[in-house]
Amino acid sequence: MTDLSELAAAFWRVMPADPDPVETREWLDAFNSLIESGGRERATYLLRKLLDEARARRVPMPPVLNTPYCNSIALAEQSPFPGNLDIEARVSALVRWNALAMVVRANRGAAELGGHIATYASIADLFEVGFNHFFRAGQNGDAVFFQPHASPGIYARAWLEGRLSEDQLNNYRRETGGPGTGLSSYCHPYLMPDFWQFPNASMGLGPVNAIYQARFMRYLEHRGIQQTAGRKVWAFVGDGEMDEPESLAGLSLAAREGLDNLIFVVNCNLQRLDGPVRGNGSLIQELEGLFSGAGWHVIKLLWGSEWDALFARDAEHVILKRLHETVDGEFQKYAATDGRFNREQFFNKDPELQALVSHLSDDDIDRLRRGGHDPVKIHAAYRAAMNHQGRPTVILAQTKKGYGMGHWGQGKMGAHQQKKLEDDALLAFRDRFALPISDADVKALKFWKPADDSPEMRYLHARRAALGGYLPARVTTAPKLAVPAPEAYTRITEGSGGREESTTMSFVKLLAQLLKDPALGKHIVPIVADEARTFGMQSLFRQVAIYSPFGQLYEPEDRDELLYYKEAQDGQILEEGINEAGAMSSWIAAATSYSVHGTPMLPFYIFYSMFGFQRVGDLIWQAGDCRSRGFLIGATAGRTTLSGEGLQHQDGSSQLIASTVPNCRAWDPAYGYELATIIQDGARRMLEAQEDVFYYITVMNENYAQPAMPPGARDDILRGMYLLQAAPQAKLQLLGSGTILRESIAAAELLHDDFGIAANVWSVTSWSELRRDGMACARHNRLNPGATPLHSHVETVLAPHGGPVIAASDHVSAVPDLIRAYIPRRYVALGTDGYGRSDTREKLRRFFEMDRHHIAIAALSALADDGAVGRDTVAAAVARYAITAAPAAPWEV
Ligand SMILES: Cc1ncc(C[n+]2csc(CCOP(=O)(O)OP(=O)(O)O)c2C)c(N)n1
Repeated sequence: MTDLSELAAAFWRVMPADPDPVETREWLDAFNSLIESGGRERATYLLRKLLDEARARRVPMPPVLNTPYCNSIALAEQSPFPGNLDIEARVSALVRWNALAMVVRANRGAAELGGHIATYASIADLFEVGFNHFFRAGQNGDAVFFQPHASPGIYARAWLEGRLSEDQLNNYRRETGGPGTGLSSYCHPYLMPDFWQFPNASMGLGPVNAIYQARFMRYLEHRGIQQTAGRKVWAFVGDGEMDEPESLAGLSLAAREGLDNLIFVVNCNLQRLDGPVRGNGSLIQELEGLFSGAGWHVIKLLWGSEWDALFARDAEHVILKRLHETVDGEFQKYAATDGRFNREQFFNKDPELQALVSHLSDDDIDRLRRGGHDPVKIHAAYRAAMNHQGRPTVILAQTKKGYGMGHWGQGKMGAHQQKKLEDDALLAFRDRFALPISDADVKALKFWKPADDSPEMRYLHARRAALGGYLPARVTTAPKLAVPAPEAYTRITEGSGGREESTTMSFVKLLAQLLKDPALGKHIVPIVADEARTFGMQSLFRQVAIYSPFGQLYEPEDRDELLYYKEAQDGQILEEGINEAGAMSSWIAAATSYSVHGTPMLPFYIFYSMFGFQRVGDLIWQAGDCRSRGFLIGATAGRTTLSGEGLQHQDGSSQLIASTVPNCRAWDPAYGYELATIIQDGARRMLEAQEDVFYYITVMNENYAQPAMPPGARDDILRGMYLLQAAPQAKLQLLGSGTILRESIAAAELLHDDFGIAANVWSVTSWSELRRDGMACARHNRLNPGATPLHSHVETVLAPHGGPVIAASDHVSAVPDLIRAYIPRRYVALGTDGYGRSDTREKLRRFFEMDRHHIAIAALSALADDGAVGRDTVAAAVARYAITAAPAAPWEV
């Protein structure tokens, strides 16, 4: 059985009992006199020697990554507070009140709207010190990730600043009234595009994004694209949020690359939604070990200034000892109770400790703040973080959840959900923060703003003016970039001259060409997650090099080869290693650079398609929220085209998921010229027209001769489908996408050769774009009954061509089913439903019943349903193609 006391000690909770205090004292005295005489460095040297000796003699190590449960910054090292504490406290109280009033008002109006008070209550001071002294605004300023559930406070401040109207506050969480009328629940740039910059309501995405934003700033600097030195990324993170794997995903990268432009502030209120984050342990000690181990500079901001005198008088470290015995569940209880309870339960547990606070009244004890509520301590921690060089900094700020909400919320188990305070709670809150609001106004939940020329308002505006303007604010000022014209891609659009190549290869050629473009080239950001060789991209390593802030400190093994593995400080490729979440975060940083930095960049993140929407779908959704512009390339896509890799690799669903992201345009081209057309136009839309869209394109690894682009095909390629092969007197329409288009072509040949039936073949480049167009037309017709009806592209192009329509793709059948509503005739959709598995392409396509033979049979069966051929023809085809129906369909389990 695990020794629980040892486990607790590992987190510095409990110091084991001392068997020989006298000997301990002698050692400590000796150590202290060594520090006095030889200095700290000498002491460090000796500690190292001791540790070496202990390791050699197999002495178990104490937890070396932890420091005591007190502030990292000693009082003597604390920088002075430069602001006006009194005014800042009054401004902060006003913001607190208005935030609370906004949420409670909304819920009195409609309880279903929800909202949070307790999160902001805990983080308010941490934000306010940032707003008054640190956060610099503008595209050359800082990037601040605000803890999402604290958004009410951000709105309340923006209202005081005159940037939001009272109407908007009254429309908190009411957003269907049109752009600009309501306020988003959390930080959603898509819905408040002038306000929020970084969407992080899905816990964990903010921290990983922040790290890669900081990294991308360095990338821009090192590549000579933009000077970003001195700018900071601030990420305010919930302590519960730190449990998300994404929160931890980039920690070591941040330290490894020395991102001292990055500051995390973890709001350690020790609670999450359901209860304590670590009731039986110490979250702060745990995070300290984690961040220290990853190589971060850790600042513990645990206790307010009132504790300084207590710690100073505590020669025997009894406070620390008691703190180390206290688990977080108890700290929460102390937060939820009063000074008297704290005295009895915390201080009176030890006679020395009891004596230490005997001069304090219960009220004094109640006023012993936690570090994250003391602007002076916060400022000192922020200043130290700003000045720290060589490593990222995390500030572990201890706070109380629902701070100031009294017994209605502070430290309460259900504090997170509290949003409906009654009058007595509101009046108590008013008194607690000494707000100058009458009882009647409190009860009426009146928003409160002092006169424009009041000291509070003048201070508020002056501080922001000194820091470059208001925050958060999202601007989109960025130069338009010209993209190469369609004619620039003739190497691809003229076809491969019979040589067999995959669309993945076409893509790599195209990317290599874009990288060489004199104007656009340097704005391209190729991103891979350890799959460049899989996609045949290794030539780019040499062409543009892999970004590394340290250059290349070793001679690569393949240095003698032409295309060696080259790393360089100004390298262009972001090689993220096996880290899709990191790669996607890099992509978001590049895809939003037009707004965050005023510098448009065009990222291409090429990944194993299965490890995209399925693996990091939430990050892709977030990319949509923050109006990303760029390309996601799902390579080796197709459940049967990636033949050997089996069940967890073979993607047949990403196109379907992509179709659900509103500003994502998803494409499944079959030929290089389609791909080139789509990328050319996409880049034009993103960089010239500055549309907030991003593209998802699947490319595949099957080699075949790439034909030349048929004249006049461009527009319909971009609409989603075009007639590839017209047959005289066609009785059938065969639709195919990706490599399966070639099965449709082969099926047309079978039908012609074996049954004398002519079929047209259509290449579908985007099922979801066809659907989007179909939905728009249907909506228009539904809501404008008197107007001339609109016809979708699918209907329009198919109208002159009769017969059933048979569609096939290498994705689940729901993908071609996306357009069923716009095909008012017999429509059969074939796909790759079910789990993938390994085998040859031919066998897999037969297995999933969507190969050329199955397409031909589906076509004949549809003709038979229409009465155009007899059932015997279908039976003949089944026999001829030796189809033996398996007992269960591939999608049945
Ligand atoms: C991925 C994800 N899972 C769950 C939630 C729902 N949720 C919102 S806030 C919250 C608790 C947050 O706790 P913490 O991070 O400690 O922040 P606090 O509000 O306590 O400061 C949860 C579970 C979410 N927003 N995102």
